[in-house]
Amino acid sequence: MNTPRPQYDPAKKQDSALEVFQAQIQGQALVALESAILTHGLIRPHNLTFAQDIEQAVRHEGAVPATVGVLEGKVMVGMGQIDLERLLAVDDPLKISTRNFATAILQESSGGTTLAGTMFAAHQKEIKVVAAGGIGGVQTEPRFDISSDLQALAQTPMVVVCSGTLSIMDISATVEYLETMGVPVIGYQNDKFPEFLTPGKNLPVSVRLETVEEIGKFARYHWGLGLKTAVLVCQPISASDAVEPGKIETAIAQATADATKQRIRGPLLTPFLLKRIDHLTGGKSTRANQALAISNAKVAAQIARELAGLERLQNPVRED
Ligand code: PSU
Ligand code: MN
Repeated sequence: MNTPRPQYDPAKKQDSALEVFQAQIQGQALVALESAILTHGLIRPHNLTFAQDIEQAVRHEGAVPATVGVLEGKVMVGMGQIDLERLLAVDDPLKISTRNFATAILQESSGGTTLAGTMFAAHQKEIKVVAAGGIGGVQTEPRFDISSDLQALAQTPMVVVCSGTLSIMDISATVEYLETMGVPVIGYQNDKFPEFLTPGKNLPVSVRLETVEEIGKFARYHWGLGLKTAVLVCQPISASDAVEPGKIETAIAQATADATKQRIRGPLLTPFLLKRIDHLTGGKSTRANQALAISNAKVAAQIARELAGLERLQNPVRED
């Protein structure tokens, strides 16, 4: 870590952890946001701008954002601007999934949390909704690389809004895995499981719902039955933001071949593929990634408001 730390600017100090706590006790809507997309998906300085834009999108829809990450060994649910600046100035941040929180704490290191890591930390704080871009899936190659995002979805009762998974994955194996684990896959105003940078073609979702009101009720019923899995809400990338399918398929084939040739494996594989695809599409994939993540954050905020409203009906004392 030889990058100089950014100067502390008291004007930027904003105690996000406190804001999250207050929102929680006042029964306000909260949306958790992942940070691996910042540390491992985007490059400086776009990542900081994007972090602010996505938080702003959540606020604009009337919810409180809680970006999750680990800074110098401290697990944060709600990062202020200064925290984010520090995290994004780290040279070689960790990619933190559930298995390496303890590593980061022990070594006092910093890193961005994947969807799995974000869900784990946000669930501890009783946040019910998380927004993501693409989720991790079952990789095509090597055969046994299955993202721990899928485990987290199987075990954590939260609503996750995403745009499916990148077609670098074995998408049909990913969808099968979700079915095996009993994770409902909701198509938001859509019938197909989306493929991240393209809307998706073949695989069906388990239920199509048209409104955030229905999604809120669905989640209440699902958990009300005692089921403990996540509710995965899939929103396809908008037509205007999508990358042409032909272009993306060529880039994916090339990126996958490069990864195999360079023997890239483990946690570095997904970031490697995303970066290669960005290069091969002349930056189009990254712009598309940002656009879809922001639109997922908006829907996540609307669902969080819906759930907070349903909660208030049951606990009128918490009315603010
Ligand atoms: N898949 C995508 N886009 C992404 C990721 C995965 O289509 O941005 C990122 C997310 O942060 C996700 C993580 O949580 O990669 C999963 O990494 P892995 O496949 O190593 O579990
Ligand atoms: Mn993996």
